[in-house]
Amino acid sequence: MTQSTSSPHDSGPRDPSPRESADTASAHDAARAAYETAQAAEDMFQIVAPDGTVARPELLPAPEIRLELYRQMRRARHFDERGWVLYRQGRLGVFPPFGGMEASQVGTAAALTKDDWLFPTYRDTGAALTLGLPIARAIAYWRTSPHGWHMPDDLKVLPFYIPIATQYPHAVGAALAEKRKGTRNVAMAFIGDGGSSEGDFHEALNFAGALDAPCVFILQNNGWAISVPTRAQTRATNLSRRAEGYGIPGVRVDGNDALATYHVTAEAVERARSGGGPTLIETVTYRVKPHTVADDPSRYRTDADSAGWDAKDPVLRLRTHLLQGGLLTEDSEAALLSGIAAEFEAALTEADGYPDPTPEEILDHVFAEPTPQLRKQREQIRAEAQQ
Ligand SMILES: Cc1ncc(C[n+]2csc(CCOP(=O)(O)OP(=O)(O)O)c2C)c(N)n1
Ligand SMILES: [Mg+2]
Repeated sequence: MTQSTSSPHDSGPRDPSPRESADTASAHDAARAAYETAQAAEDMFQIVAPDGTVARPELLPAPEIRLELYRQMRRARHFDERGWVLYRQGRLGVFPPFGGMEASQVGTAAALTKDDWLFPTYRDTGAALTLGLPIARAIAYWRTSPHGWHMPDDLKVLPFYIPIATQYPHAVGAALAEKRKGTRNVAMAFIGDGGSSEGDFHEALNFAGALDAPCVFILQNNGWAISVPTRAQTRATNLSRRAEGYGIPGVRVDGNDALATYHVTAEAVERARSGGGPTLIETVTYRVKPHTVADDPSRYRTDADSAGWDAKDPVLRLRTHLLQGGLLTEDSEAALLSGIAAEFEAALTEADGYPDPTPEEILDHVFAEPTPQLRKQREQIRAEAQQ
């Protein structure tokens, strides 16, 4: 592991909360500044800079791909914004927002086809929608309805994982099954910076590397694991280098540059398809929103912690690029946005029409064929519900 000589931990306590006192507030700021300096010294792949300047013109994807990435990011953002409103209206049970992380989710998932597997966490509604999860199903999931965890038959998107890191070994299993069957299909799994401190993360990377599993591991470093900043999670300032420990390629990419995330992921997917084994991709991004709709980040972070990230907004960055190149106009964008809004409202109506689940349905869709134990438990729940 490479460690900067100025460690982010030299300047004070590991995780001082800025609210405790003036002393801890300044220690908090100092720790952040040291960590940011160390992070900035690490390489990060980028195609489009925040102001729309193209750093690597030779790597721009085809125009139709750029437009499709923009469309998918807008769909994702629309879901994110409507998710907040629906929660406040009591029409979602819970919702972990991902606004500001669209390039990290859409650019990566867009490199897959429907024959591939996607293992998303609760944060990754945007990735799942990109691969084709119907919006109505995603709404149902955040209503905690079984309709939301029964995936369409033509889609290998797993239900959003809530237990941290468990999806990583599962993805390796799916990838190895595809390899054994002789297909070219790959498994992509998402994880957060916090999740990358879990044992499952490391076991999965090692296992996948040792067995050449066709896996693409996306590590979304959004700066926070609930209230814990990445610098308090680990001394590492470049999480993609964890790949070195397992002998697999690691890539650190600007997670707010959709063209960059797409480019590096497409390369990793092709490597996995052609027998080259797994890749770890760290997307450097930021959780500009609270952890979930029930969280209050002002209790553990200040405006200074999040400073600068609005200017790096991934949707606006691609928009600037497309407008500059004439691929998008104000008119074509207006038509796109109204189509997306109409699509969402139709899906909401569909989700509203799903019948209320019965208590025993909580056990449905767990296995293709329910086990004898599940059948028995289902009967018990039904009998209790009727009492
Ligand atoms: C095994 C496990 N431990 C703890 C939790 C509680 N928990 C929920 S979210 C979270 C933080 C995860 O942070 P990160 O991996 O960075 O993902 P992010 O929320 O930033 O997307 C924790 C600890 C959990 N869901 N599962
Ligand atoms: Mg995180």
